[in-house]
Amino acid sequence: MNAAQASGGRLVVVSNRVAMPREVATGGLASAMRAALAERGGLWFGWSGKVTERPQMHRSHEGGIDYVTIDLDRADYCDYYAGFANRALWPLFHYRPDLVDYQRSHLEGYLRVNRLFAQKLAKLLRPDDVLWVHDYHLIPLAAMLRELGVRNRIGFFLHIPLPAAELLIVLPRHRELLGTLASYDLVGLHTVRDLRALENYFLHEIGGAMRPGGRLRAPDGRVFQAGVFPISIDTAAVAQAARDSVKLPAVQQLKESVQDRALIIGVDRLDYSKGLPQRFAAFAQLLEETPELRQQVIYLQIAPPSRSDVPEYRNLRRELERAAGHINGKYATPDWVPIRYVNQSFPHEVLSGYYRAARVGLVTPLRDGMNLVAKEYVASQNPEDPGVLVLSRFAGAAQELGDTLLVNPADLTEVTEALVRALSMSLRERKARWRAMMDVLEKHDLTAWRESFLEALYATRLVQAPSPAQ
Ligand code: GDG
Repeated sequence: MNAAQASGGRLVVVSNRVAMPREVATGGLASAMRAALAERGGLWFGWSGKVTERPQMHRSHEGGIDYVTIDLDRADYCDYYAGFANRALWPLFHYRPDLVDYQRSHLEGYLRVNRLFAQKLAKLLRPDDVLWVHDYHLIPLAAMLRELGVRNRIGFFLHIPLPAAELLIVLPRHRELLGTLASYDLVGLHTVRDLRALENYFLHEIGGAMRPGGRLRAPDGRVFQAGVFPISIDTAAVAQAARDSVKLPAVQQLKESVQDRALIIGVDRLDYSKGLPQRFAAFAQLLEETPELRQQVIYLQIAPPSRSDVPEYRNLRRELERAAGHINGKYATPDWVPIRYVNQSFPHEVLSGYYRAARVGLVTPLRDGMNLVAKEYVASQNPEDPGVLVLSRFAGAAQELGDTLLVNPADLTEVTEALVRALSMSLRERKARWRAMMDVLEKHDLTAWRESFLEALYATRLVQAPSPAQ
């Protein structure tokens, strides 16, 4: 039994979107949270995903988990989600200040929705509940809960990078927003680089101080713990799914269509942080400079569209359609098309089969908090004949998967060279690199991530006072 279970209280997970029981869980996070909540009973609170004129609250109970979701009205959705969260925080935190579209009304909507979440949630809390809040949509939530008298332990995990202070200060009213992190008991980040950025920002912009044991003290005396918790995948389950995928028709069809050519795979939400235009350009350079590889390689890029109501995402989609069309037009032959560009999502089992069929996993985000695709690609490989991961240095995963080929995605020649090297790497070297990475992933899987965060949250302090919020 871990510390969290021993405490007896419920776990309350709060995230922008709630993965409802019958919803196909996209990404590892949803299944990790479901497992944690089911283990000890708990509540998952967040937005229903519905935008309506008359927002309502929905409650259900399934598999030992209470689900409470609220709808948003159109203005809240536009200001909070499509506006401040995805047009200010997302680009800025991914080192794209040029794409930040800050509007005061968006920030106000963001604060309004966080306050709405806090008011609804406070009424549902019990004194011994432990709260785990997720991601950049909900940064000020703890401060707002505290204002309502909530004294429970509250942890926060940021799934995206925390950029250097020089970038954070670009955001108007940044102190007001980021200073609220001190209302959490624990703030978790993916990498040491993110943690250093937080410490630096708190010291120099908020006027805080470092305390022993990785704690930070805000000017008002509030002390919180900050730590590094690299998220991971359910390694054993992904590996099993990949082994079982051999019999799936979709996987067999892909293999038959590829024949004995080498498959390069990329799987990314259609997002400018993922470096897709640069990746397409690097692949074009590979074909241009290495004519002997033409006909021999196929690059499959799976890119399900996301956030299509944000203009930058629509522009990116058009740009990639043009680039793929251009490259295929230039290099394709009647019996071979170099890029298969697919704006569609696939079931997880099929994806792991695709990963296993690919000789190279090409994961080259310009910035990424972690990047689970890199980990899934490694876990899906056949131990007897593993493929090679080409990974951006700017993905959090690069901190743990140092045994792969690391590249700077902006350096097209470096990416091209890494592809040539990956395609010609000996079985012996592929096996050695894969084994080293798989050892990391077997030790640090999704359960280890979740448990280490909850252990650290429990270790922050003992809360005896009841929550007066009810
Ligand atoms: C954020 C951070 C951080 C993708 N296509 C399909 C599909 N996926 C799944 C992948 C993977 C997940 O979505 C994507 O996770 P990533 O980590 O790669 O990227 P983000 O969506 O940007 O996630 C990131 C993560 O949060 C967790 O903290 O690592 O840095 O940006 O699991 O497999 N899943 C299915 N079909 C698809 O077509 N079923």
